[in-house]
Amino acid sequence: MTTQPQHSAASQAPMMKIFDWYSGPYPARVRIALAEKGLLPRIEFVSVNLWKGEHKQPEFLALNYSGTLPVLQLEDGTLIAECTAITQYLDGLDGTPTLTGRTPVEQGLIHMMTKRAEIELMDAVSVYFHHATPGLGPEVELYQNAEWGLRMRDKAVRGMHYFDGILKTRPYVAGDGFSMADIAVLGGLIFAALVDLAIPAECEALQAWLARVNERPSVQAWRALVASPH
Ligand code: GTS
Repeated sequence: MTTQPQHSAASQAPMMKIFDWYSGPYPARVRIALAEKGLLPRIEFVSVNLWKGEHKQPEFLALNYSGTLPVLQLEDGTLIAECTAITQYLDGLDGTPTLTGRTPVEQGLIHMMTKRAEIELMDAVSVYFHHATPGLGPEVELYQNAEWGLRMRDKAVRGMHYFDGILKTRPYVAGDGFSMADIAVLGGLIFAALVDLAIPAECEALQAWLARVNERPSVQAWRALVASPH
């Protein structure tokens, strides 16, 4: 694991660490949430090299039993894994939860649609990547089931159609405002693009939403970082 202090501390507020891989689609969700919340200056990124399988080594598994990125570590050592949980924590820090909902109904809808984005799209793309493509390579992918991977690819495409239908009825995935659910769908599409799984041409509402979301400074900053990491 390599420490990369990409951002200097802009304030006296406590620093946090994020263990991730700069171009990974799941890490992208947290990096975009951090940018939305203006929290990047408070983060020290620690690079965990997925392609070398560092996330499956005991040192990292001690931080996250699931062996996945990203993981947030607070100054007191508290560890929070899972993009949704990390985003919820970060969103609440300033007392103005813009990404995870201000009212119980907003919170419920955003949670539901985020979970759906994972189940129907992003996690399905991930299974396709790990099982029906070379994935992270033979050293890391110790078990593959191509048939299952291909089923999950088809599920992901169905998921794109589902979100297209949703976005025909409202501007954002969980309602009128940009939220964690939009970031989750975006993560799924970022992953899909990496494995050459195109958005079907007929999914015009999803395409239009993606074009709009891509204009957000948080998303542009992430895309610029990936295009030119150093
Ligand atoms: N449910 C987890 C979350 O929401 O954080 C999934 C995290 C996840 O799968 N992360 C990927 C991972 O660690 C990172 S990336 O592929 O997006 O870069 N994958 C490695 C593996 O072996 O599953």
